[in-house]
This record gives sequence, structure tokens and C-alpha cells, in this order.
Amino acid sequence: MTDKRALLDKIDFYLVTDSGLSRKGTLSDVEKAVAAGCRIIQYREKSISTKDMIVEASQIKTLCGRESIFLVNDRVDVALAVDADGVHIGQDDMPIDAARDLLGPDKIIGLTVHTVEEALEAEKMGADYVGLSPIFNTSTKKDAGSGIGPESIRAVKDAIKIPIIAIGGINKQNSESVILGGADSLVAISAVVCSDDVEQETREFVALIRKVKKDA
Ligand code: TZP
Ligand code: MG
Repeated sequence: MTDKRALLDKIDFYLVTDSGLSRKGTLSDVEKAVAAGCRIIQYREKSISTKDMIVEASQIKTLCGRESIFLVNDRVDVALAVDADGVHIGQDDMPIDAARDLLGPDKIIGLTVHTVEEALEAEKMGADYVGLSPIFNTSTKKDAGSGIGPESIRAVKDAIKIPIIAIGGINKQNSESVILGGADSLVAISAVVCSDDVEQETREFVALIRKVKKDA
């Protein structure tokens, strides 16, 4: 087990990059989020060449340092090329067992799930966490489907032991309901990367999530 894997139990706000929505660019967003205390970053990039992705992924790895987990979305090959801490994959990406064979036992694998059944299967297959999606309707991912509502998180929480990271349509107004609903951590893409001050937004999410957990 790597040190980074142990960090999974301590994460609050989870940053997913989006170069299409970002005001200041992916590298700047990662730098600001890490400075604000974000301890897990997922590099989600679908619009540049593999060659450029590897350059950028390597820069993000440096920004994450030893403090923050660095995952690559979808691309197990890119994660391997830069020795990232792991990957985040979807239901239609490489199956977990194949990803695990390539990455080895120490890397982190997160899987997107939409139901209790998918979450149970993810845990059984050796996922380190699930991304439960989408909690609310979102226009950031066109094929995300309809929001399941924060009240749907509890059944997933009761079914599995690995952490649940909530994603989809989350903002500062509805974050409390998501954490109280049973999520261990949450992602808010547009609410953070569309902001002019990613550091401040991240700081506010981190503080809010910690407070809700502490008061719960
Ligand atoms: N996967 C499920 S919903 C989503 C992704 C990548 C987009 C979430 O973006 P936002 O802006 O936080 O709703
Ligand atoms: Mg995917």
C-alpha cells in the first residue's frame, strides 16, 4: 500500500480538471487547488493528443507532489507513462481487472457507478473508491443522465465499505446535503474551474465539507 492510498480516507474536496471550462487553464487550476488544500486531483482531458497529455500529466504529477493523490481519467496508458497514483475509469472504459493487471496492486483505481448494484460490483472487483454519478442534473457532462438526488447516496453507503465520491451538479449550496447524504468526498467541476479564483473556491469547499463532517 502506497502512502497515497492511505490518503484516500482523508479526502474532502476532489478536483476534476476540465480544460474546456477552465478560465485560467488546467495547470493553474491544479496548482491553486493543491495550494487550497485539495488532496485528490483527477486529470480529465479529452481534447489533446496523447503526446501532449503525457507532458501535461507529468507537470500535474509534479504539482501534486507527495501531498495530493494524482489520478488520470480513462487513460491507463497515460497513468503508466507518467507513473501517476492511479486512474479513474467509467463503466465503458477498460474493465477494472484489466486495469489492475496493468497498474499493479499499489495503484488507486476509482470507478464511476450509478446504482447500488454497480457499487457492489466495483468493490468486489477491487476498486479503491466509487464515483457516484450524477447526484444532480448537470450540463458539464452531456451524457451523465438525470440526477439521482442526494437521498440516494445512503443506500450505496450502506452497501459498500470503500469511499464514495459524489459528482454531478454539486455546488456550495447543495454540498451539505451530499455529505449528510453519505458521501465521503465530492467533486464540483464547473463551480470551481469556471471561477476566477479557483484557490478561494477550493478553500471554501474544503472548509464547508470539513465543517459538515465535523458537525454531523
Ligand atoms: N461525471 C459525472 S457528472 C460529471 C462527470 C465528469 C460532470 C460534473 O460536472 P459539474 O460541473 O460539477 O456538474
Ligand atoms: Mg471515462
